[in-house]
Amino acid sequence: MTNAQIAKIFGEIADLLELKGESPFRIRAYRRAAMNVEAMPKDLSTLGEEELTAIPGIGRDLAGKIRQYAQTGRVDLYEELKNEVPAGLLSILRIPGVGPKTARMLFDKRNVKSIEELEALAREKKLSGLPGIQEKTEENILKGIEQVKKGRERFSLGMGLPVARNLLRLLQESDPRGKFALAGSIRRWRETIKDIDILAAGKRPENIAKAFVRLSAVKEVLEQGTTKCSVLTPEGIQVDLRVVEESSFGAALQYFTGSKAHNIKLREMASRRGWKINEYGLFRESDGKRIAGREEEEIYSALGLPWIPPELREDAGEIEAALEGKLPGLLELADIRGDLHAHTRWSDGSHELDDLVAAAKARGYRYLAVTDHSKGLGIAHGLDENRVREQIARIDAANRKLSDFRILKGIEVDIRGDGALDLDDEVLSRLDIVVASIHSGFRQGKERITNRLLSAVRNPFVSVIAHPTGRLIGERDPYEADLEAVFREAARRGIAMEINANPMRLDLSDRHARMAKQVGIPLVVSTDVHITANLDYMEYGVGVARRGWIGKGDVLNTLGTAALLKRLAAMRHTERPDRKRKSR
Ligand code: DGT
Ligand code: CA
Ligand code: ZN
Repeated sequence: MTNAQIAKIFGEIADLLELKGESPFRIRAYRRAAMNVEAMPKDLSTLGEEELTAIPGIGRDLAGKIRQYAQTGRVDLYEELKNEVPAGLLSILRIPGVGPKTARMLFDKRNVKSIEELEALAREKKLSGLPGIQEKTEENILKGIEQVKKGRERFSLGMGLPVARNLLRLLQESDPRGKFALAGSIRRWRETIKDIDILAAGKRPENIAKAFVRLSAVKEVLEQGTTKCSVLTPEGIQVDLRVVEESSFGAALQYFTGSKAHNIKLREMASRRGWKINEYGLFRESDGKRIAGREEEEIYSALGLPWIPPELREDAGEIEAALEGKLPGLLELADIRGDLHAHTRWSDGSHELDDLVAAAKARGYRYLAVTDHSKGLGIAHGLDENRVREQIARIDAANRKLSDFRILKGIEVDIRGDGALDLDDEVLSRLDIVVASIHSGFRQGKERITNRLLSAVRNPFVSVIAHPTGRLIGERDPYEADLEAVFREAARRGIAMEINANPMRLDLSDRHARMAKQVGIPLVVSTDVHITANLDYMEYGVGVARRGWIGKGDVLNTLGTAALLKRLAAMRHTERPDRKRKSR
């Protein structure tokens, strides 16, 4: 049993309850449980009821369901709900923009039970006129269906990386002296992966392949040879293992890490020197003499290049920069001094302030910004002005007891549909950091969304725009916004953009992060932690930053506490054209 499987069941129970129109609070309890279970590092099947109920959001009832699944492989409530609701309806919920209400209505009025049926009706334009469905909605549904189909082909890095690391660990245990490494898109920290590529070398190659297909984490063998095997994991992810000679491990690692475009450039460079490059090494064409292959660095240095970090290997200018000695120094996980986006039980987080602070301290952080939701998010129990003031007092008191750690007073203030912020300026002015973000009206036109973001950027107290495009990888497209315009305005006002490290978001994306840096905007990398285990998401955000050519100096939460507070305060002192106009 993997925690991912339990999380999936809880998530689907929430969907099914939603399709049945049950209480939002019950639904939310299952959603939160799914999120928390997924974030747990320990295998839940090994835990007893005591330990299970210690997990935030897991009471006796849910603990019982986890125990039942561990023992019998099923959860009664889940099976009952599936009997009550047609199977295809669940998949319809995966379509962006189709919520449970619409799904239910489509089923009631047109007997739609599957994505295929829905697609056919939308293509024939037979949906318009149904409650809440216009021509535009029909188009959006078709677009959404496309996206679901695309999403099925790739997995999020957040899904793939833990699976890949577990496989590496099992392989290493089965052959302690063997050499194993991840390659492909997962080594480059791409936000989604088609498959997991693993490279292996050892004294007895045939044994490596044999041991691999027998691993407990392998569900189905697709192809089995002595040098190449393909398998499926229980999560449905394909894993390709390639076994190579130790003497060509470096060349193979370079070759199978890719990207293809990066490799093609290197091959051209080699060919200009009369060399040939492949997974076995770098060879002289004339006599086949091998020039390099054991270490990856050798391949690069033979071509007159420094070693290039895998995150940059996308043929996005990295080879040219390497040739000129201008590769950027990249952000590292160890550079991060604190997290600037965190939720407690005051809104929809799972922990009390003290527990969250303890977890942040345990990671060696120097600070943590508490940024609960604002009142507009009723379902998340968002804070109104009075509760913000109350929380400020609580945090001031907590800070007085802390010596080597600082809790930053913050808020994740909702940017309303009309662009106004959800809390008044007076209360915002009392906070150390104001993180602003959009949580509704994702399908407004480009101009409206852009204007909402711009008005948030122009608010004198906003410090950071969080998850600036609102995307959920494989589930929801980024909303349409003119990010360049937002970035330009943010640069003028010294406002930071967030790289949200939650692997479902990774928002800004690598490409946008690089754009932001070029425009001169400071970045923050934050996890948006709701349960302490989410603090581990930081490495995904760092991965995105690295792919965006971001260095330590570009990221505010690499600063020490005093320097950070100074920067945040200075954002408020920068000249604000709108204020100046007023005072004239
Ligand atoms: P993915 O799997 O779509 O997320 O992305 P990758 O980059 O992992 O692609 P994959 O798994 O098809 O191949 C792994 C690496 O192997 C790829 O990054 C570069 C290398 N490779 C694969 N096919 C070719 C090829 O035809 N030419 C060259 N030069 N390299 C290749
Ligand atoms: Ca791959
Ligand atoms: Zn948040």
